[in-house]
Formats: sequence, structure tokens, C-alpha cells
Amino acid sequence: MATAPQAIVALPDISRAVFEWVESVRKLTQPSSVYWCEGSASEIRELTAQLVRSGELTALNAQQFPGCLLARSSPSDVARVEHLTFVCTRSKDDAGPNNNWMAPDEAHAKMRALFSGCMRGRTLYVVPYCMGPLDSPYARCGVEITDSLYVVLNMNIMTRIGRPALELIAHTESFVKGLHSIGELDPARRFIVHFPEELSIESFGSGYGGNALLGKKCHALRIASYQARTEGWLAEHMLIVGLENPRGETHYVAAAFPSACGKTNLAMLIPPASMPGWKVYTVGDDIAWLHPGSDGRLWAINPEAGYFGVVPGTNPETNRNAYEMIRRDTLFTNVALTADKQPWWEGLKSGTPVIDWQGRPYDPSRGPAAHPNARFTVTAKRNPGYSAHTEDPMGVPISALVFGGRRREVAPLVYQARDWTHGVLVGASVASETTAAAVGQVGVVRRDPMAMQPFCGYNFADYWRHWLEMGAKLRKPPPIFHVNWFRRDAAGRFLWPGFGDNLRVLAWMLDRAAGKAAATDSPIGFLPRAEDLNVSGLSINSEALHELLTVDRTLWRKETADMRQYLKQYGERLPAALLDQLAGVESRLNA
Ligand code: OXD
Ligand code: MN
Repeated sequence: MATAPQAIVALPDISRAVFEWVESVRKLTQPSSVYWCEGSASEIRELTAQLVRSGELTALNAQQFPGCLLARSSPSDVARVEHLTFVCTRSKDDAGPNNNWMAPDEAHAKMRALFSGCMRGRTLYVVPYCMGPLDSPYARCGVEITDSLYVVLNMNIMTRIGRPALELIAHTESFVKGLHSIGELDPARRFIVHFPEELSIESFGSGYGGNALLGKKCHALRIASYQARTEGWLAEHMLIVGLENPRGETHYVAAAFPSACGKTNLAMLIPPASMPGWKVYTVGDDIAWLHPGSDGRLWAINPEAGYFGVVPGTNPETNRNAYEMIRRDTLFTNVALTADKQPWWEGLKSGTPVIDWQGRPYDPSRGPAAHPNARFTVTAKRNPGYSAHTEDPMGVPISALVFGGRRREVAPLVYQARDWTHGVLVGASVASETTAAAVGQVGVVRRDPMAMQPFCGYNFADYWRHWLEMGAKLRKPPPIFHVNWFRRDAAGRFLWPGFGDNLRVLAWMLDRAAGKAAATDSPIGFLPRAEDLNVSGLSINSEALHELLTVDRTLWRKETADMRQYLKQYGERLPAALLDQLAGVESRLNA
């Protein structure tokens, strides 16, 4: 018997709560039309074609880079703006010294004035999205309203947009409200504000990824970290990578590094030829949502569906998989062009730039051809190392947690925290040289605890307490490590080759986790001896290896004093356990 075709419910009729919010924003922003995104492939093709017709996107060389497009930002809108990013909790102390704070009423009034009538003559796009696999109990949904089609196309790659997300919202009755307008792209009228207590985000005046793709940093880190604290999980700035050893056993590692410090490269690592039998699978390259599992272990999902990665430096030697991945169906932002419209960037090692990232004839005296923070947006499924477990609703079990920073000196290649509590101090102590991912001076060392300085949606003191409590809940907490791939010698040369050879360090960690590898007990934690690392086939001299694995007590005394000073600002709220751990390191250094 034939069944009657099911009537398709119009998108605005799926969730009353979403419809009412869209209506209130429509009245405020006064767009000429409202477009609800269905999320189908044909719709995305049509929206893309619109941007190519309008000249906002340039189609790249179709033979060499099929399906690839180039977008150019306004030159003053090329990175995250931490100084214009606010967390607006009722109490200032709940945002903490780690955030810029504004009172919610003041922030609402400021943003209302900016958004008022800002979409006149424009289309308002409604983008329902899901962070995490649609069938995962850990997934969370949001709706981004934006007047930028470029943002819609990026959100389509980075998240799961459209009807299924809206249906999930109607079912769960909960969603994060994200309101975005590019405004006039005027840095003087640019604000990215978060209301964690209201589960809402308002972003005005920027079209750049971290400021404008609200599912990413704003939702999946700032709002999610706040939600995670009340719900008993962690939202972290971490990649998730699966490592299969030659015996066929796969273990997953989650690793936090500050922006533009190689998370995507580590997540997509290519094993060196001298480590046959190892395989690497990527689950995520930027964000991990970690939950205690019923088995006492820590489990992780990647809330994102794509990569928004740094382009410069990518080449077949540094990361063959990334290089292959971005040769088709990739949206490039702020790269240069060759004469035959192939994308070009510093570190590519082939081709010649003719047009720079601003669309001008390339002139080396004006700086690099591609912007140092030029990006690719690409679906994770294009990654040749895409893990078959990426979409597992419960995620993957984590065997080791890693923190790292970019430091010329002080931090050795790797060390292991003595236990979870010490590991929280190790994470809280991360310091790193700043990069082009955020507006500001590049190369200055700053504290970036857990690589979350720009992304934690509440007071770090409460966040560290939450980390300590999470550890207490885990019957089998993963060991915690710290790495530094960026140590230099006196002449400024990198001591460690990095990239694929980082697997040597990861392999030691997994052996430590399994209780199989040796280490020496140092004042800052457990370090491998040179003979504990697999360096076969690696051309590194023994002095360099020795330097990489040495703790300089004088530098570390300065480091712990600096850390003590840094922690002071968190006052009474700081968990005493962290100061106890710090005192332990100090006394071992002085012993
Ligand atoms: C990013 C960042 O874009 O951290 O991932 O800035
Ligand atoms: Mn990031």
C-alpha cells in the first residue's frame, strides 16, 4: 500500500523559540529579506555561485584546485580581536582576570545600538547548526543569524547546518543564540560579546573566522566551557589524534596548544619513514569536548566538522596530508595568487606569487604575499587521515593529555606531570609566544593556561578548580604531559625537527601511559632520558638531544617565580592545591 508523502515542514515552523528570536532580530536589524538555511548541497552550490557572481569569491584554477575559492578580507579584519572580546557575566569576578568584562545591561545596550537597522538592504541568514555528531548525547546546537554569506559557507563546512540541527533544537528546546553582523567592518565599531548565563553571543563588525563563525571559538569554547562546568565536562582548545602502533593498537591523545602552534599539523601527522607500521588518524584539529565515561576513562568528541587552518608553511614535506587535503573543495582566505590563479603562500616552495592577499600586484617590499594568518576552510572528510571514529556518538577514549607552547627556551621537549593535580598546574603554567592568529604583537611570551587564555568563558580560578574536580571523578585519569617543539639553540636554530618526528615523543607518552617506558624524575616532572626516545633514523646530534631533555634550574626558578606572580591575581578563588603543587616544584628545584 502506498503511503502518503510526508508534508515537509517549512523551516520557520520547526521551532517556535527559534522563530520568535529570529523575528525579534529581524525587527531590530531590519534586513530586506530573511533566508533560512536548509543545509542541502544544492542550496550551498547556489549560495556559492551568488558570491562568485558578486565578485566576493574568486574561483581558483579549476584544473589544479577544483572546487576551490578565494575570499579576501578587509585588510584590518584578518585575525581574532582579543582586546574587543568580552565575557558579560552578572558578577565581574565570574568572568575573572582572564577576560575583558562588561556588565550584561551595558553590553546589551551597546550591542543593540550597533545592531539597530544594521542589515538594511541586506539579507538576514538564519543558520541552525549542531556542534558534534547529530546523534551524540554530547552534541549541542545553536543558531547563528548573520548578514554574511561568506560566514554561512564557512559555517556549512565547520559545523552541521540546516534542517537536522533545527529539528534537534525543536526536540531539545535548547540552543545557543548567536547574532552576527559584519556591520561596516570598522575596527572602531567591532565587539565580540558573550553572555554565558544567557547562552548567547553577539558579534559585530568583523567577518574573520574566530570573530564571526560563532559555532567555533564563541560557542564551542567560551559558552561551552561555561556550560561544561555546570554539567560536569570540559570544553578545551585541543586536537584529538588516534595513533596506531605497529601491533595494531590504537590510542587517542588530546593536545592543547595556543593558536597557530601546529595543532592541525600534529592532528594530521605523517609518521617518519623510520617508524614503519605506525598510522595516524585525525579526530579533530582544534576543539575537544571531554566527558568522564562510565568506564572511569576520559572520552572526547570533536564538536566541529571541518578545519579552519593556517595556510602558510603547508607543503608536501611539512604536512603531505594537509597539502593534499586543500587541493580541492577548499575555501581559502587571504592567500596570494599565481599568474594562473593557483593559491600561493609563504612556505609553499613552488610557484610564483603575482597577486598578493589584498588583490594588489605582488611587491615584496610591502610584506608577505599571503597574510601570515591566511586560512583554509575544508571539510574534515577531505583529510586522508580522517578517523572512522570521528562521528562515534560517545567519542573516543583518551590515553594521554598534552599541553604545549611555543618557547625558545625553558620548557624541555617533553615532561610528564607527576599526577593529575600536578598536571593541572602544568596546564595552568603554559606560556607561549604570541602568533598572527590574534591582532597584536607577534612573538611575545605570555601565559596561556591550557591554551585557553582567549577562550575560557569564566574565571580561570574556577576553571582550574573544575579541572581538579574532573580528575577526582575519573577512576582512570589519563597521564598529563607538556611538550615544546620550538626550543632553539644559541644561534636561533630549532633543536627539534618537529612535524612527523613528533611521533617519537607521542610514542614515549603512550608507553608511559602503558607503564612500559622509563623516565628520570626531575623537579618539574618525569623526563625521558635520550635512550628512552626512539631516535632511530633521526639526524639529531647528542648535544641537541641533551639540551632538549635538560631542566635548567636557574631558568626554572625564574619560571616558577613568574608563575607564582601570575597566579596571585586570582586571589582567594585560586584552588590551594595549585599553590601546593607550585611549592612542591619550587622545593624540588631548590633541593
Ligand atoms: C583558531 C585560533 O583559529 O585558535 O583556531 O585562532
Ligand atoms: Mn584554535
